[in-house]
Amino acid sequence: MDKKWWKEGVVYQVYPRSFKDSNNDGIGDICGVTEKLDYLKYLGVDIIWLSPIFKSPNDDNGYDISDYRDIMDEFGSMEDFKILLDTAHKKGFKLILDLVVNHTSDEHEWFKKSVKRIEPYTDYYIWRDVQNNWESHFSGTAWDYNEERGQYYLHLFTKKQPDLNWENPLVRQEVYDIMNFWFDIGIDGFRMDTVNMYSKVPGFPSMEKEGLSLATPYFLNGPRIHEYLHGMYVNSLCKYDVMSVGEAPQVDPEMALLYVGKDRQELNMIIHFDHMFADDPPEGAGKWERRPTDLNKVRDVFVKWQKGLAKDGWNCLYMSNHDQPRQASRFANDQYKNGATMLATMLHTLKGTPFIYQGEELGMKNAYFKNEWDYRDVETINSIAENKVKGIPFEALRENLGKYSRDNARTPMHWDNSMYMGFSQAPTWIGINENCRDINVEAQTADADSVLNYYKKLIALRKTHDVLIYGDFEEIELGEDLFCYTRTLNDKKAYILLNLACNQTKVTLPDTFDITAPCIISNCNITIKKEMNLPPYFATVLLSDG
Ligand code: TEU
Ligand code: CA
Repeated sequence: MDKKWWKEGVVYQVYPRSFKDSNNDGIGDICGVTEKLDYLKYLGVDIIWLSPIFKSPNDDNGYDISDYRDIMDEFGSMEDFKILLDTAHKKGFKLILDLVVNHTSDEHEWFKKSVKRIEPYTDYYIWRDVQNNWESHFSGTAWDYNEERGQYYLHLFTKKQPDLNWENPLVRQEVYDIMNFWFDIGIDGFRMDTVNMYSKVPGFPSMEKEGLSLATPYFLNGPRIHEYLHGMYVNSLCKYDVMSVGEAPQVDPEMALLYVGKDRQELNMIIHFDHMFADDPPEGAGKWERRPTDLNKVRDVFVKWQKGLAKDGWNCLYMSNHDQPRQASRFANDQYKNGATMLATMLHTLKGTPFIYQGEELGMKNAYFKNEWDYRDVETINSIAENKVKGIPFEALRENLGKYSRDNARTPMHWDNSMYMGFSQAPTWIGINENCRDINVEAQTADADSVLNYYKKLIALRKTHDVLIYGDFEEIELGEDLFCYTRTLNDKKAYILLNLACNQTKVTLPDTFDITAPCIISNCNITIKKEMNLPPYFATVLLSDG
């Protein structure tokens, strides 16, 4: 058993802009996070991940960085950050930051100098005389013409996010220096943005197939990606006791082992997207036309990953973050109590490190914005504009954006039921989620049966029972709408039974499921029988001591 703190801890993702506003300008900030550390202590999480806090013109809410060694004006100062880090450490937390080095902001000094061909920055970005037909994640072509330089540059995201040229060893050295700078300040690791996009296929070939919206085969898991990540390991990560988790779309478990395998000397974990694609639109459909979510598909994805990383890897377990709709809405029909707690039970009892996204622990739902002016996210705004050009009005997108826009997860955290939900005392940078004002920390702390207190209990259980962390996973296949598995460590065995449906599901349990084992948590107070009807979104964990 290869024990590691980042395997045992539970991660809590803070989106600082929407967590807590300490100076009442309507924007969350670093001092706000420091103020709320005791809440995170109450919840019981161990590792805090802050979405980007660095200097940024905020074209993509901080995922466009103009200075990696300084703090965004709205969020506070370096002094504020050091106080946060120090206080967090004193309270026993680890703190990790977001490393965004596939691209910088176009307002970064490197880019400004690259435009002017000032050495050594001339080749820090990807400049070409002719563009290819790749498209940006955030609408339109992935190339922009820079008049001053007289060339096109590549941007996989917005045109204010030029891609760095990782082929240039000087760029790689800059990245190591940034990492070491923050490790020397004392942070405990990085979540690494778009970690499998650094290496592009040489020659930048155009896409062959018309209608392909992204040139993914040319920039995901590229030819030199493992060399680059190993470089980060050798020149930075291996020198500190830190955690590294890379965001990596379109990776299957086999490929994942190349990123996280024990002997690979690359990353600890990757954030894969397989279950996020479970409701992807059929080919040819518009970006926002998702299929209804099928939790059976999600289950199968999780099982595949549990098996795939069983021996030589470690899973990262999540169902929402700042890019995804609220999980209680997307995966549990807005059934905030049973639905949210069933999903939580799954994420905290599979093998891997659970990631909680702020507000998830309350069962927060989608904001379901209705108006064009409600939106702040550049992906959504660009997409609305692009559709208009094609003759598709906002009204035609209204419903789907309401369900799937990234802004669903970005509304302020609900601390209490006051006008601005205890997040701020001033009008907030993005609207309050009016769909769940009754869902807030104050109300749920007081209610023993709340989603919040269920999360608290789950997190505590993981700490008392090693089997929930290191135990081997084995599925007990029960068919449609059921998810059943065991976790085994020495003579201890946990039995997990979940109803994935929002209505009753009939179950017949095999002898391999020990119904006499004591229940350690459940979202419904019933006794398990060999044959029974499980209530909607039922979840239970039984534990036998051998
Ligand atoms: O996301 C990268 C990514 O591939 C997706 O999450 C994508 O943004 C999403 O599916 C679009 O709906 C990362 C960050 O998490 C995201 O917030 C940034 O916008 C993006 O990189 C660029 O830095
Ligand atoms: Ca503020």
